[in-house]
Amino acid sequence: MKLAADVETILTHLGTQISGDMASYSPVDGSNIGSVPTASASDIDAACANATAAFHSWRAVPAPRRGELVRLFGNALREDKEKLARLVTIECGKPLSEGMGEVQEMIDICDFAVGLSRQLHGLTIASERPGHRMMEQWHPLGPVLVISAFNFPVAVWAWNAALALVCGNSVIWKPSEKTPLTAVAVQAIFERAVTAFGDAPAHVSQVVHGGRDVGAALVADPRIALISATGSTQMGRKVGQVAAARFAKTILELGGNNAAIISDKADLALALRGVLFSAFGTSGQRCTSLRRVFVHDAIYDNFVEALKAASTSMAVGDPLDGGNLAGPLIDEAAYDGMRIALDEARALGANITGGARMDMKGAYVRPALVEMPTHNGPALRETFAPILYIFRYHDLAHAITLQNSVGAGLSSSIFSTDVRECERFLSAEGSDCGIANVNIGTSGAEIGGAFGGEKETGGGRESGSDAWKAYMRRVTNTINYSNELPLAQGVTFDL
Ligand code: UN1
Repeated sequence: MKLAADVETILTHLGTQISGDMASYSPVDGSNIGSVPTASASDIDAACANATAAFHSWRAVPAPRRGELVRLFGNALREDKEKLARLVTIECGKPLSEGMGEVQEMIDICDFAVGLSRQLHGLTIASERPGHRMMEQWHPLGPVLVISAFNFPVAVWAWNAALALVCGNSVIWKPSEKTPLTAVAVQAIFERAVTAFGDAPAHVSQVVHGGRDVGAALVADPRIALISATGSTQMGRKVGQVAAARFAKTILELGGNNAAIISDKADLALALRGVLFSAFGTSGQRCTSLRRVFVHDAIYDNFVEALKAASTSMAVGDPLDGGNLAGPLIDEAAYDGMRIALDEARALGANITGGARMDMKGAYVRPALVEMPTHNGPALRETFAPILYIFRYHDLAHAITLQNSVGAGLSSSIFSTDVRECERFLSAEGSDCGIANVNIGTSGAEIGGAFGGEKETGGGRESGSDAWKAYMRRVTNTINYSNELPLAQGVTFDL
């Protein structure tokens, strides 16, 4: 009751009220905190038609002016940062400091996108023909569908939406059915920016609620030009196939099975904090969470002892209480996944520290350290829970081979003070992931870099660097300003 009232106060403050057939439950105590309506087939059709109409006028607005809308949105987020962060914590269960961090990540990408709105530049290219000039232009692409996951219920949408909007596209957001109310709140904040902007087209960014069927209908709709989907590899495989069949573009950000290597030359105090935050922060529910750690033989006993001491005393509990470093798992199904993985590891002879269910309302668990006899079983897949599989290594090349031997390729790191080891890890023969770090953990990336991974992680890149190019279409222009018509490659065609 208390959390529902809290949520109602936040949404009322943001000037929005909503209810429907799809309930949202807080993982904090399992209570119902509100509801939203599932989109019908005609709602989906209308959203796609509206997104197309919005795109047709938005693409003609100069990009720096489009940046102004995103600037206003960033300001509106600054004003309501605490309220939105609290709602993120209530609806997805991450600690308040991480809820604040998530909204900060939205603000950061808005700032990035505002600058980008004056830098959507192509190349000029030397033509092989006299009196000719070549250049590239980047044009808006079309309506962009963003499918987001519960664990970053607002930031990942913002990475996509901020870029898509400055690039001249309209946006449709299908949030996770586990975290619909944060999307409702963000939409209300966005609408405030639209009002302040003045003449943005209606429906330039819309939210469509629903489960898998709603997502599937949107993915199949020929009016959607780009699908940016975050979630499981299983989901991404389906999205990718449907999109490929109609030649739509995709940005897929799917599962990870991230690893860190702790060298005998590591700064161990730093490595300890890095490993603990990445493995057990957000209760292991980031796509970048650390799942496997390879520890050098010479420091194995000391380091694993320190990990055990720190993880056993780590404060887990109500995420609204600032003293706790981790909150609950999202739901009972997530707990079942954790229990099954630990049972499998135990059957393989693993030595497990922690992992017990806590006696609280909600799926609260102690973090689990799992010393594995061999690199197999549940360690080869992603389980969205605070489980860290530990392996001993002697030879760096072998550790890198094992690190790379899983399906996913999102994030990785090495802890070492030896420049040769670090550079080898970052080289072409090193980590095969989209993210490779030195002396920091696998999670907690900044927005300035391109974010995403290889292999079963899907290959998409979002957020910083030149990820914006995926939201635009490239046009190559060859311009002849001479009086002749020379053909390329010396071809003759004399009439
Ligand atoms: C995700 O879990 O889908 O790098 C995104 C990180 C965050 C984003 C995670 N900045 O951990």
